[in-house]
Amino acid sequence: MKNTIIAFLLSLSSIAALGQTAPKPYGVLPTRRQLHWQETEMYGIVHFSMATFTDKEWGYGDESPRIFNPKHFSALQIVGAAKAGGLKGVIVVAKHHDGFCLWPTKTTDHNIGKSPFKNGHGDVVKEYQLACQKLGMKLGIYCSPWDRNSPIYGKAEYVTDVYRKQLKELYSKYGPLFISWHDGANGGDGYYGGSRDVRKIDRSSYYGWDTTWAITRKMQPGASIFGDVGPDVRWVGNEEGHAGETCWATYTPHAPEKGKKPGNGFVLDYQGTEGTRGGEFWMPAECDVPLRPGWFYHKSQDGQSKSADQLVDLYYKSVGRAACLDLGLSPDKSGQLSSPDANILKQFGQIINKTFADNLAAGATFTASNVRGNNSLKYGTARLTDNDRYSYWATDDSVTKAQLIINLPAPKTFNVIRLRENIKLGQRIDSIGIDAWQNGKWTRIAGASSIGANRLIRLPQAVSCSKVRLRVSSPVCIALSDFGLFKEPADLAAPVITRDKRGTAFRYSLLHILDFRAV
Ligand code: FUL
Repeated sequence: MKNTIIAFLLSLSSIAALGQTAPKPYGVLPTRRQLHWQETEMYGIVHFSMATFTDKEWGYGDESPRIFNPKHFSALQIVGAAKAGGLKGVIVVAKHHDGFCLWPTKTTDHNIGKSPFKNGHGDVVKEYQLACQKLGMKLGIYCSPWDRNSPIYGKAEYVTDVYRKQLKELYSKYGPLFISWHDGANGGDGYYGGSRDVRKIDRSSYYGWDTTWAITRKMQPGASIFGDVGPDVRWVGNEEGHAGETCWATYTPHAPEKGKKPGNGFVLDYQGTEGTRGGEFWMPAECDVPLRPGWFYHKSQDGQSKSADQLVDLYYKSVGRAACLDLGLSPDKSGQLSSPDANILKQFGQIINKTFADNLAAGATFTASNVRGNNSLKYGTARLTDNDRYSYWATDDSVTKAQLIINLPAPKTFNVIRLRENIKLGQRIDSIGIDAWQNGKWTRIAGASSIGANRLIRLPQAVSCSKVRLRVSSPVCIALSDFGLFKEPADLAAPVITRDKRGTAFRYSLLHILDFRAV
C-alpha cells in the first residue's frame, strides 16, 4: 500500500515536472537581433538625396554636390509622418547608386560637405538619428555598394578603402542601428570619376560580403543584415510589398542552375516569397515597396501615391504573413514629405490602430483540448490574449493536433483573425483551420498554413457568432502565443485580392549567407 502511494506521488510529481518543462525548440531559431527586427513589423526606407534634385531614380554619378540644397529639410517632419503611419523605424539611404554621401565622409569629396546645404556643415544622417531618438523610432542605414561616382569602383581598393570605410563611419557615428540594408548592386555604366564607362563586377566575389558583414557584426551587433538572401532577413522577391500567402520564416536558398555561377545575376527558382518549410536558415522576409511609383520623389508622380486602403491591403499581405513591411518614403526637393503623402500615412496609421485596439476574444472563455502538463498557470490559454508574443499556450509533447473553443461572452462581429506562435521555439505549426458556430453547427471560415510570428487572416466578409473553434496541426507540440479577433473600421474599401507572383530576380550571391547565420 505504502509503495503504491509512493508510486502515485512520484507519478504526480513527474507530471508536474513535465508541466514545468518547456517544449523543445523545433528546427532553426531566430537570433535576438532577428526577434528585435520582427517586432518592428513596419518601417520606412527614405530616399532623399541627389536624385531628388535631378528627378531621377538612379543618378549617373556626375552630379555636382552644389545641386543638393533643400531649403526646408526636416528629419522630424519625415520621421514624425512615418511614426503617425504606425512605422516603428526608418532606414536612411545614406548613399544611393550615384555615390553622393549624405554625411560628411572622409572617403570621398562627393558628399554633403561640398554642397550649399548648411554651408557645407550639414549632416543629414545625424539629423535623422536625432529625430529618431526624439520620437522613439529605430534607425537603419542603407549605403549602396554600387557607386557610379567612384573612380576606383570595380577595383579591390573600392571595397576596402571606400565602401567598408563608409560603413564603418555610419556604424560608428549614429548610434545603434536596427538594420543594415544592402542590395545587389551589380555595377554597370556610370561616371566613375570621368571615365564614363561600364564597370561590371562579379557580385559573388567582388564585395567580399563575409568580411563586410563581420564588420557589421562587430560594430553593430544588434543590427539585422538585410540582403537578397539574408543573412538575417531575406528579400521577398518583389518590390510590390507582399509576401506569399504561405510564407515561412525558414528558408533554404536554392542552388544555382546547372552551369551557372551563383551571384552572377541569374536566378534560380528564387523562393524568397514563400520561404521553405523546415528550411536550413531562420531568414524571414522583408517586403519593400515605395509609397509612390518610384523610390525618389518626382513631381510628375504626384497624385499616384498608394492610398491608405492600398497600404492596409499590403499590411495584411506582409506583416500579416509574418514578414516586415519596408515602405519607401520620398521627401520632395524642399526636404519634407509632401502633405498628401503625410496624410496618407496618417490615415493608414489610424486605420491599423483602430482595427487592433480591441481584441474581441479578450473576454472569451477558452477551452483547450489539451494543456501542457495540465499546467494552466504556465501554459494555459490565458496566455493567448495577454499581448505577450513569447508567453504561450502549449500542449503536451505527444499532442500535435489540438483544438481551442473560444466562447465569446456575447455574439461578436469580426473580419480579422490574428494568430502568433512563440517563435523563440521555432516555426512549429503546419496548418490551422477556423470554424464559427452558426445555425447550430460549425462552419469553416478560414484556414492557413504558415503562422510564425504573426498571421492575420482578413476574411472576405465579417462573421458574427458567439463561438469560434481553432484547429491546429503541427509536427511537434504546439506553442501558440496569440489568438485575436478584430473588426476593421467599416469605412474601408473592400480588400484587393491579387495573385502572388513568385519573385524571379536575384541580386547577389547565395554563397555569402551560409556562414553568417551562426555569427
Ligand atoms: C534597389 C535600388 O536599385 C532602388 O533604387 C531602391 O533603392 C531600392 C530600395 O533598392 O535595389
